[in-house]
Amino acid sequence: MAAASPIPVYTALQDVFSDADKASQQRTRWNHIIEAFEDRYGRKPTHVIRAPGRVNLMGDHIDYTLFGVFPAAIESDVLMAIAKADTSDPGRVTAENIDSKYTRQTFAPEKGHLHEWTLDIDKTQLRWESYVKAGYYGVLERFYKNENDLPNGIDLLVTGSVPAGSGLSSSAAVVVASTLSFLVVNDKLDGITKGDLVKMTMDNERRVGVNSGGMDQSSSVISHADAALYITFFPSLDAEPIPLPITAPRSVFVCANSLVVSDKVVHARTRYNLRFFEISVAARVLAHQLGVSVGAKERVSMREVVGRWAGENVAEKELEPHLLKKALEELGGKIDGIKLVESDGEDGAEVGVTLEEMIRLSGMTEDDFRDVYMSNVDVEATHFQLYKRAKHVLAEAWRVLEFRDICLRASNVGNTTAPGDDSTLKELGTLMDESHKSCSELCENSCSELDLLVRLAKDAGAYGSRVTGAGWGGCTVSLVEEGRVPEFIDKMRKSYPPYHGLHGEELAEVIFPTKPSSGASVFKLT
Ligand code: NG1
Ligand code: MG
Repeated sequence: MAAASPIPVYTALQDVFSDADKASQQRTRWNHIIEAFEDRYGRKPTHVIRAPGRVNLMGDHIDYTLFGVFPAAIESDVLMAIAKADTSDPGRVTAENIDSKYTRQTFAPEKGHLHEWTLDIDKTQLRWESYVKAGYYGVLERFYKNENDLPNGIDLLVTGSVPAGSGLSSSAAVVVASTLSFLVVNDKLDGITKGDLVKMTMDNERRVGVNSGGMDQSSSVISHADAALYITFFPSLDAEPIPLPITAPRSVFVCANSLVVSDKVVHARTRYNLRFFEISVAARVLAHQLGVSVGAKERVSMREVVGRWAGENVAEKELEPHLLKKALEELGGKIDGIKLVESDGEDGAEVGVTLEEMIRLSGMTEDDFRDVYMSNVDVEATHFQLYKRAKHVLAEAWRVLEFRDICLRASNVGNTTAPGDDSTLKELGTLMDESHKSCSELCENSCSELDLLVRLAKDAGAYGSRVTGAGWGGCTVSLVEEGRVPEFIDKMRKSYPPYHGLHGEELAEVIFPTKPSSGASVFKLT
């Protein structure tokens, strides 16, 4: 039960990375943030908080409908050097960033007449301090509800190596690091489990205006070095480290940034939140068409619909992964015959359903529908694609279980493959390719640059390649044989036009191999 363990607090850098070599590679960067903090604030920080980004290997746009996902934390991370502020102003935050394009911010929370806190997060634009503020909210609401309880002020300095807007979850890394920072500076870390922190950070990130699932926060908090994480959200949060296959040839995951910045907050109404809405409604319509029972005002997830359809008794036990996989397979085959589409366009192409049609297909009254599905999310569209999204979700959820099975099988002791046998990598690669196709055609969260990167990665020898994370820009992840990484990167540099002319550090920032890293931790300076 990885989610039940406490947040690790370390006093030696090599424990942070559970590896002396990795620690020594990181030492300069850590010393730099400690010294820079001292220069700016005139004293040493008391702690450095680390929270990693993540790469999702399989399972996109399914976490918020409670299906399991298969990401891994990456080595790129956010560091926050912190100390209690010397201020009489309760809860005052001074936030600086080593990267000068993110300017210095100071703010303090205000307590309303009902003792509720306000921090004034700007939801109309992407601002770096919004994520720091988001992290603060959860701590204020959990620990500072009473009139006379006031939090300490904090000075913090941030540095990050996760590229922003790249689908590698820099936002969750900042929210996890800032939530931890506020807990630490107020002595509230005792008794907080990794699962508690995930829940707090999920609520926190939603304050920025995105109806996100819990994949990013879970990976940033719970990950183990050298393993991917199979994260489930139903019936409650759980995470199982799954070793990636150590076969000959060894393989690594290479992240490649399309350099199209995916601004999830600004486009939330037509992209991310719209998918969240379509998939929520698709689950409801599917339940109605299948005769699966759902409470009148229940916001049922696709995971629950599949479970109930397969005869899952939630009170007793959730479906075993192999039974869930079987149910997904059956339902995936059946979905073409289910009415999720009202009308086809002239050329036979699906045009989607209007709001009115959707309400009718759901079997709900208009008032209930609006109340359950439209009161908590703001979206913009005239037609909604329930069929395509449902088809994506069911197949993608199945692929997660299949990916997990292949990894488990390959890492079984005694199940070593012959040198040069790359059949496992081929199987994983095929699933990645299928996932990208589904993201591109059914979930429609890709873009031409990502599709091009995926094609080029395949041409350059990747076993498989796919968009990772929310999409509409950001990164792809490709499975590449370790010994071939330099050649792979060189081919990509030559073939992807935005990479032309990039070398050394600049190139390493946009395309880089990564291995699973450990989750968030607190480093206490002694
Ligand atoms: P990114 O790639 O960080 O924008 C988002 C969501 C995830 C998940 C993926 C798509 C947040 C914080 N994260 O990730 O929960 O839904 O998209 O699989 O919004
Ligand atoms: Mg994000």
